[in-house]
Formats: sequence, structure tokens, C-alpha cells
Amino acid sequence: MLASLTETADRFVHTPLLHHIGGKSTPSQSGDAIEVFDPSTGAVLTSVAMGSAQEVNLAVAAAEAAFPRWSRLSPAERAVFLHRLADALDKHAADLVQIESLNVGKAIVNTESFDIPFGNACVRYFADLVQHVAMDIPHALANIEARTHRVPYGVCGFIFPWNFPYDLLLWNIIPALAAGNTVVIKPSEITPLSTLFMMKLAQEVGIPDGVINIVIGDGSAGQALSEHPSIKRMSFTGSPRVGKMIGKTCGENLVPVKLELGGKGAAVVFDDADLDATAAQLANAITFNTGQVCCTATRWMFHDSIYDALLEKTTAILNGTRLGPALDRETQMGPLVSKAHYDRVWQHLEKGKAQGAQIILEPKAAKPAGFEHGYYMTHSLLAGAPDNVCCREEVFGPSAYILRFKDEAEAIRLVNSISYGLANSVWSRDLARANRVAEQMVAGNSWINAHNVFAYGLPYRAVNLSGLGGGVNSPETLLDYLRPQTIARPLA
Ligand code: TAP
Repeated sequence: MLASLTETADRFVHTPLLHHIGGKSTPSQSGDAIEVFDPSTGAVLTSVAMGSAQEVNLAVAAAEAAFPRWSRLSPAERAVFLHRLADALDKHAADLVQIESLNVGKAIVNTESFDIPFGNACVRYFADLVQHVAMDIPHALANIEARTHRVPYGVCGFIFPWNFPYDLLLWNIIPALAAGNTVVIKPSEITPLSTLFMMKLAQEVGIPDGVINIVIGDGSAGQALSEHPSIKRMSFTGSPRVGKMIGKTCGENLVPVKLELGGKGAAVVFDDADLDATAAQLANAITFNTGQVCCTATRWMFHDSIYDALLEKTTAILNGTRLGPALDRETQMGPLVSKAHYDRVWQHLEKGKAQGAQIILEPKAAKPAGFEHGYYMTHSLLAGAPDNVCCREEVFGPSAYILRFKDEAEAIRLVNSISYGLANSVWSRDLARANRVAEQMVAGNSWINAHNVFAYGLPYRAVNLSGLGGGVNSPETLLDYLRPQTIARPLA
């Protein structure tokens, strides 16, 4: 049964929305706007203003103006604002769950259990953590009185993709704000609603005008933000293709940058793994958020001796997965995010087939009754040679590619044969082996007997084609937004 919308969510998702600059809802100077769709129905929800370099300039100026006052507050004073924001986000959790599910097509049971509560917990984590950071660290030197002093950078720019708009927003901007920076955000123009709702609450709880600014726009607005000369730190989450461009721009401007990019996670399953538990988690890996997850397991590597048994168990679970509209509480997997992305996923799978992939479970265009215009696709499983495009590149849909291996060395070689380095997992009851393999898989994250492991305090990071610059969700993330400065006085 479809959840009926709360009054607040209903009103919000059907109201035309604007940029948020210097505390004001601001239209585009050009008057440009774009429609926002509900991927479950294909219907238009509302419209949002589309910004350009002009709005980016205004937003950066507003953030610059707000910086002196915000940065001079003590960490405890900023934490009061952030806890008030967390209170408001918790109070409006039901609205946020519906807004995020509607806009992204996420199964509401997942938004309710993961996206919104986990995002809100991020605000409290960094609000508490910043109060315990040493802002002055003395150095024990002969004849010099010296300390490292930590200060915020200034205006920080953030560009986000469409797959986890709410969590990625909070994981990235909250440490920057807690540290005393002000921010300009460019969300994906197809999923900006939870970002704008968060902004509305931030304003209601009194976060000063100009501390958080949002410019909605496409890649050109993102480019204007990353090139702006007043940006002191840049953070980009998205594809390696765009990430490299941002990295180049920031390199030219000597602006420190954090790049959180794509992934093609491997799950290496040995013969002594708990096959029932593994099958359940692997099926979930490609159905959770309809497989649109950067770090999820999409290259499944099964030991020869358990290949058939594990495939049978996983297939049975996948075939029982209920595909449906985001707001249906029975739905386990929603639609893909947009028509354009739906077409991209089909084309990618077709390319894989043309390159000789064996189709174990064929993807199908599915149309739940009453939702014939939504962007639904069933799960699929492919197998074959490791150089297939579906094994090497992100499909970003409900699909996995399966490989066989004979021994530990072959498994590690297969895992490390591609350029991505975000997250992999190893499945075995032999914890010595699991830890040994975990260490040899080249990526920011190696998980044991689980995939997609997140907790605040647990650094989530990337290497190689998956990104650079410190990652998210840990004390290091907060320190990334504090500029260290040496202060020294000779005593002699
Ligand atoms: P992208 O196409 O790279 O877009 C990401 C953001 O960059 C969007 O807001 C986009 O605007 C903007 N953009 C596009 N061109 C730009 C330019 N030249 N300069 C500045 N900004 C520009 O990625 P996507 O398709 O939205 O997201 C999927 C990708 O994100 C996948 O590769 C996925 O793995 C990755 N991802 C990584 C992580 C982490 S934590 N590593 C998390 C989630 C997703 P538009 O809205 O106009 O496209």
C-alpha cells in the first residue's frame, strides 16, 4: 500500500523551488527553471530554478560575507546550532523520508531505516566531535615557543550526484560547517528536494544567513563553482570523468580538493563462507537503491567449489525481490532515478552482451500495475570474461557480474585488475585468511563478511580512480576542514 504523503511533504514537493542565497529564496537571473520528476510514476513533481555562474557568484559572495562571524563562534557555539538543526531534521524525519523517496525513487523502507536517520546522526556526530578537537597543539622544542593553530579555510564548495542526495550532503557539509567554514552547494538538479528541505529547516533553527547557500544547476554551474577564485576548499562527489576535470581546475588554482568518485566493488566468496548470509547480502547489494551505489558489490567472485550453490541461493533471493513504487511499503527495490539513467543502464548491459557476456538473469523492463510510466528495470546477473565492459565499468543499476576463482592468489589478482579502488569485501569463516585478503585488495575500504559497512568514526575513503583526499565520516574528515598554521616565537 502506498504511504500517503504528510501535509508538509505534499506541499513541499509540489511547490516551485528556488536557489537559497544569503538567507533568501532566490530566482535565477535568467528566469530558467527545470522540471523535477517522480521516477516511480514518470510524472512531474515540481520545478526548480536553474542557476549559472551569476548565481554562483552571488552565493560565494554571501558565504564570504558570513564567514567572519561564523568562524569566530566557538566550536561549542556552532555545535548548539548544529544540534538544533539535528533536532529539526529528526522532528521532520517522516517528511524527509517521503521527500527523498519520491524524488530519488528509493524504497521507503530503506529511506526510513537508513538514509534519513543515518544522515541525521552525522550532524550530531560532528557537532559533538568538534568540541573535542585541539585547536592549539603545543610543540616541545628547545628555545622556541611554538604551536600548531587550527583555523577554518573560508568558503568551501560542494558538488553532489543524485544517488544519495541527503546523506552525501550531510556527510560532506556538516564537518565543514562544524569546523567554522561557510558553504556553497551545487546539488544534482534532478534530486535537489531533500537538500532544499534541509535548508528550510536550517533557516528555521537560526543558522545565520549566508552560512549555507544552495545553487541548483547543471554541470556549468558546478564548473563555475569549482573555478571560483574565492573558493578555499572544494569537494566533489560523482563520476571519475567529471572528478578529473574538477581535480585539474583545483590543481591549477592550488585549491585543496576532496574527490569521492565511482567504484566497482568486488565480493570474494571463499568455500567456507556462510552461503545463506552471503547470498542475502549480495542480493541486497544490487537491489538496495536499485544498485545505484558507488561502493556496492557488483563484481562477484565465487570459489569454484561453491559457485553453483551460491548462485542458486542468490538467484532465489533476487527473484523474490519486490519491485515497485518508492512509497509502497512492500517495495524492496524502486525504479531507476531518471529516464536518461534508465537508458544508460540498458545501453551498458547491451554493450556487455555484445562483448560476449553470458546472461544468467536477463534484465527486463518491468511495469508495476498503475505505474507504467516509471523507470523500472528488474535485476540482472551476467558472467564471463573479466575484460567485459560490465565487469570493468560501473553499470550503476541492479546488476552484477560473476567470476570464478580457484585460489586466493587468483582472487586477489582479479580484484586488483581494474583501476577503481573504493570498496571490496571478502567472505570466509577463516578470519586469518579474510584479514590477509582484506589487506591485499587495493581500495579505500575492505569489508569482512559484509558489504557496505558504514559507521561514524569509521573512515570511508578511496584510492586510484575512486578518488583522493581523505574520505568522509571520521575525525580525519573534520580535520580536513581545519587549516593548520604554525605559530612560533624564539625564546633565546
Ligand atoms: P556526475 O555526472 O559526475 O555528476 C556529479 C555532479 O557533478 C552533478 O551535480 C553534475 O551536474 C556535476 N557536474 C557535471 N559536469 C560538471 C562539470 N564540468 N563541472 C562541475 N560539476 C559538474 O555523476 P552522477 O552521474 O551524478 O553520479 C554517479 C557517479 O557518482 C557514479 O560514478 C558514482 O559511483 C559516483 N558516486 C560516488 C560516491 C562516493 S562517496 N565515492 C557516492 C555517490 C556517487 P548535473 O546534475 O548536471 O549532472
